[in-house]
Amino acid sequence: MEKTLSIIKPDGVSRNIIGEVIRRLEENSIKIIAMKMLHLTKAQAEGFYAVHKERPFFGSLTEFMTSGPVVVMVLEGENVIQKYRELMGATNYKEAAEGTIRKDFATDIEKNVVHGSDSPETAAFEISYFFNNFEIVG
Ligand code: IDP
Ligand code: MG
Repeated sequence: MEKTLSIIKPDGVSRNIIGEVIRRLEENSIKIIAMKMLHLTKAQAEGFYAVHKERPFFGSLTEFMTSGPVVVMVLEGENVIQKYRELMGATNYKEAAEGTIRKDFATDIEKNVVHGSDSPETAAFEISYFFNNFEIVG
């Protein structure tokens, strides 16, 4: 079974979309095997997004990610990395497919409500960034 890391970003939490994101996971038979709420520090956000540190939006992105609490989850299922990316929609909500989370709720290319790992290697790094083995059920 594959695992992936999901984050409901500060815009999703502050706009009360936590339940809607979780509803879509459950509706699509994606299992949540770990979950917690965190308010990231700048250093924690920078470490998580280290792969983007040379990008022009890095400062703004890490500011945004520390602007309020986030919900981090580990999801499990067959092909769940790709399946959850499909539920999220494209990074730029203007290019996201109809019915995706970002199409329905994102307000900005940066404030796009959710994060999902993009490969098995990234998922392993991102899951271990937030959770230890005792915090993951199943
Ligand atoms: P992803 O979240 O769809 O995997 P990435 O390219 O990994 O997209 O970018 C990480 C996050 O950085 C995005 O979700 C978005 O919040 C932000 N971001 C990506 N590209 C831009 C941009 O061009 N301007 C501002 N923010 C961006
Ligand atoms: Mg990414």
